[in-house]
Amino acid sequence: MKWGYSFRRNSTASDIEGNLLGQNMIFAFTTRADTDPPTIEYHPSQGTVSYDQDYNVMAIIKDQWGAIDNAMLFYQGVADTSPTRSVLMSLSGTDIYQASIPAQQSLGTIFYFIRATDSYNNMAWNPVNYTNQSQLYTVDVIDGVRPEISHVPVIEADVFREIEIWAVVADSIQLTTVNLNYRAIGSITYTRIAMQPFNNTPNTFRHMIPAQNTTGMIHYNITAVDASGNFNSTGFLSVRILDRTAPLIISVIPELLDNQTRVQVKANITDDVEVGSVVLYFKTVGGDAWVSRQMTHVSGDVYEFIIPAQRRSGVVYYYVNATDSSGNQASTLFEEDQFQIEVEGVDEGISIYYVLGGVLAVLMILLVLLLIRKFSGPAKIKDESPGDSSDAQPEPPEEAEERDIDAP
Ligand SMILES: [Ca+2]
Ligand SMILES: [Ca+2]
Ligand SMILES: [Ca+2]
Repeated sequence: MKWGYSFRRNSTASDIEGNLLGQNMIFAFTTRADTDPPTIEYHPSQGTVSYDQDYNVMAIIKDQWGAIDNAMLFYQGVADTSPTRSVLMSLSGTDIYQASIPAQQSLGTIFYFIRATDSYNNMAWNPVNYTNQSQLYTVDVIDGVRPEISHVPVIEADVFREIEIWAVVADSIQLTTVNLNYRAIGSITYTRIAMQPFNNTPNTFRHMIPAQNTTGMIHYNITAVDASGNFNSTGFLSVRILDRTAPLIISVIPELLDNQTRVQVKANITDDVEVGSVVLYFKTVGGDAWVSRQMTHVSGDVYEFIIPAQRRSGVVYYYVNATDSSGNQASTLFEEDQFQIEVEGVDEGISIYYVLGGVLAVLMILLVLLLIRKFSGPAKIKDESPGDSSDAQPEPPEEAEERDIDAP
């Protein structure tokens, strides 16, 4: 809508003699009263914008007598040499015009100004001195984006092995530092290590956490900082350090004891971390079931168990299992079949002794009888004559009888 002032007037004109020159002459003209440009009220809302963000400009633009025809935002992007780019500002509320300068994707400075035009082509600029670049509005385009970290967490690792930690870290502007922070088993503090690009790759980083010599948990995280100080970090992660290696059964040596009736089995066993238990399995002579018995830790790497005496002679079968403190198991059965050893049964041994003992007893009895026969008389006298006790007194009559018997 255009504003103005129109005048229409019917007039009569005549010359000085009164001759009518014209009748009902119509004079019409319009006075263009709107000669005032719009007003632009603008206050920058932010001094910086990240390279990945649009920069929004919002102004209050009014026109006193007429209407705003258009409002333009002129700008010079970080890669431009003059503020020749323009964006039409849109009305977003009463007298409120706004437009966005698109994300610049690189760092630098944006210069800009606003121009408003009313219906009568009156123009206004803000800043007024818009041709002087030093007076333009500016906004610094900065790196407001933190580095990105891609990392596949390490969940488990072997004891005594280095732990490889990998990460892909990138920043669109400039990455400065990538750190690995870890807390070893038994440590109360974190160790910080600058991760190095792997094989000269720009974004792939690697670092080895030193081997741990016991099982437990390692905690770690990865942090990254860009040239603008933007920080990013993974959460705190945990690696379970595991003993996944079974014990080593170095030797199993049997030794027959007690006339080959018992078997002492000695096993030499080691583990990279800790031997948990050592069990001897054996089958009694003629038996079918495996009997398991804990072997005793004797000293160093030596474990021992004595297979008790068997009633019958025959073969005792046996093997050894060893389990470490993490449950990994080794068995001599994995290496070879069961061991075997012959033993003497104790029942048979005893019966031989009984026979021998019986024979000996019979011989003794015979010997005693013979002795009695040969030396009975004098033996008794000898026994009694030195007797000093008074109890010996009643015996003489017996001697007499014996003499009487022997005499004939
Ligand atoms: Ca105006
Ligand atoms: Ca960044
Ligand atoms: Ca082990």
